[in-house]
Amino acid sequence: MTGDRAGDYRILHEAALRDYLASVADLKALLGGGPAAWGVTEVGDGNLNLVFIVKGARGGVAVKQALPYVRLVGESWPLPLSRAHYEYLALARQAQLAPGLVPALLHHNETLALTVMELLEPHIIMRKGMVAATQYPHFVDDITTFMARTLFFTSDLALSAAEKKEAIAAFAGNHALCKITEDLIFTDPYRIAEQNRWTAPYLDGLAASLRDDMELHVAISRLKLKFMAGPEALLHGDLHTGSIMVTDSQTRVIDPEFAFYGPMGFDVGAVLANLLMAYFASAGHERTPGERQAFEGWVLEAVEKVWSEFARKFVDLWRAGAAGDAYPASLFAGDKGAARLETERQAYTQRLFTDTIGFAAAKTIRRIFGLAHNIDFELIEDPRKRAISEARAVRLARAMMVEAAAFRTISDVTGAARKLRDWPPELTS
Ligand code: SR1
Ligand code: MG
Repeated sequence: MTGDRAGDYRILHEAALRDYLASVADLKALLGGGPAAWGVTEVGDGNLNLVFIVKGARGGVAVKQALPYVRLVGESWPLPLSRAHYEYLALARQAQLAPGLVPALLHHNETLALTVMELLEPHIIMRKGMVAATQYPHFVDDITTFMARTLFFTSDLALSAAEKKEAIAAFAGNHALCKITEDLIFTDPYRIAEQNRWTAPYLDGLAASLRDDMELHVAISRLKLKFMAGPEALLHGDLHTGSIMVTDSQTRVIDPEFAFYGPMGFDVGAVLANLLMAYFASAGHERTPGERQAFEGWVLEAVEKVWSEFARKFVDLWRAGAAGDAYPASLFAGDKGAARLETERQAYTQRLFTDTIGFAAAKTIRRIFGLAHNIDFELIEDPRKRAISEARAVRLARAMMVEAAAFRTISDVTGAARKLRDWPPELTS
């Protein structure tokens, strides 16, 4: 990691980026050939940053630079550059805990808020693959390993109380990114907010009903409180299918700039929500009945396995050796203690499941009524069809949030999703 004098930040566009990379000996050697011949392309399609792919005669790299504002909105919405620091910190920790499941870090400049990473090729953003109805056979195994290991090993089950508190402190400064989540996910979709949008006019009535639904307001507020006041583990913080790159056989988790210590269900729920949204969006895309059935079947199976495999791997790590200060071994000695602890592990997992489906619901509703939407729905050209898919997703999400007790197992979730597959919602016009 390198850092220049504070205040030397500048946005590196193509020529300046080329000069900068050429000034870092390792990167110059990795790229190879003359810098003038390097191909530099800005490919960022996220909401916050610049992302460049740079290719030289020998190799390529990906370069991410934080902008001092929200790219999606513009300079009117400033955002601290420090998010690049937290992203770098999180990537480094995730690389230790889940090797091979995040891009390799090659270089970081704190002042420029710039990180150079391994170029992931031929990986694509998973969301784009899902819009094309592609199935990813290794995804479930990889993402559940990533979540189980990063969440377990950063929790009180694995860390001493002192280590855990130091770790919380290391990410506590990332509060501006948390505030985005607190507003855009847990607050704005449920009130009139300038930046909200939805598929109008078809969802006008549904948007209004969300603003008037006090049971939903209580449920989302309880989730918001958990998000703000539950530092259980180091979260990726934005684990949607746009933060995952895939091939047929590989998975890489990218973009942890929202990383902080929060409730584990927020990450697991993000993955489930994005799979469920791909499921509901499927009806709106041009697909043959056979393609639709195959893709939707795969997605719902993935939903079930993401939860069951995550829970199994997490509990296995706990059984294999919990060195943390929570659940001290001295309190669970002998056969009686072992048996009671095992029952407690199931209770812990059940509580985590309830959190997970609540957060999944919150993640769904924000993509339909809030500022930042996703291409699963947005690429459905016919707004009426899009609204039908979105309304089905919202119906499930509301039930998951308000009637959480009715969802005891992940099959309850996929069963409810199946029942809504052809449900005809009442649209505003
Ligand atoms: C203003 S940022 C909007 C969204 O983009 C990111 O991907 C996060 O999901 C954030 O909520
Ligand atoms: Mg992102």
